[in-house]
Amino acid sequence: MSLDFKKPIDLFNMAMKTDSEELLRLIEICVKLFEKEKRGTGSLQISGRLVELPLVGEAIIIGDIHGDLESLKHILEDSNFLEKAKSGEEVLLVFLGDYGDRGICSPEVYYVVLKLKQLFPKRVVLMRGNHEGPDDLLAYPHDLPLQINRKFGENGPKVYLELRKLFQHLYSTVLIEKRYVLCHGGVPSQASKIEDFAYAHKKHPHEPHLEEILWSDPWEGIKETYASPRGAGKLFGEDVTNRLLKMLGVRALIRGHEPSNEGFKTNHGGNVLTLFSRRGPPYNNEYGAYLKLNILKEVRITKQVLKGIHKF
Ligand SMILES: [Mn+2]
Repeated sequence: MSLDFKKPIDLFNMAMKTDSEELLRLIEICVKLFEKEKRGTGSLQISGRLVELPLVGEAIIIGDIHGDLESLKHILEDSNFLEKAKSGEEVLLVFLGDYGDRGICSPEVYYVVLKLKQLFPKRVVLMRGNHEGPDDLLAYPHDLPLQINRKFGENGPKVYLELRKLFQHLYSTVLIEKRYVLCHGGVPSQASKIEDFAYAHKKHPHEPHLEEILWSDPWEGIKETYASPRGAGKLFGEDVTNRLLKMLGVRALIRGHEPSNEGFKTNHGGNVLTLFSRRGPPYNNEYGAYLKLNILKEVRITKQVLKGIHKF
């Protein structure tokens, strides 16, 4: 496939100029890609909504973007992902979800991440955040439909509807064997097997796993779980983290979901790393951050992972 852009900036100019027909086509292409990669693509192994990464190369991990096109542009330029992917380097780009709402460029952010998936389907993993949640569990405020209508006028509702269908295909968990598990919000506190992560979408809402994966937050000073002030998901304590990490055979949870002034933070003795990859209102955090991981490297102390943090 020929690449119809030269530099990251081209991708962003395309996003600004896109019309509803082009975005609808892109959504359709990506839905087909997701359907086609059901059992895996390239070096990615897929079961249900779980992706297992190969133990090779580099993973660039991006937390919440929430409609902030500038931060996304910075990350793509700073990480050099496009150049690396085009030259065939072993590099993966993993988004932890929450692409839209809050910031003013939600449709454009969706355009860019879907375009990245179209261009590098074997190298881009798009996860599901609570802002891409199931129909009975929408985040609020949800500005996305308003922003879509502003950009596309009378074709807006159709674009929104198709995006909502696409959300169902996004991945809820990424596993890097013996190393890390990635979820948007948290680990499901009552999960007892890996299938509880992989097929959480099929059991929703009868089992709480998907809700907790998308909505939960780590909390200090509690052992098990506590009701979340968000009204969905749970606050989970260190015992839950340790139990689930042990069950999965990994050392740390990498997640997004929570704004942080530094762009990242750790909880539970360093075993939970939060990334927040956007700046500006309404959170006004001073820094955003993303993570570069050497996938092959095993971690003994999770603090080592922090060396891969890139603040901006
Ligand atoms: Mn979130």
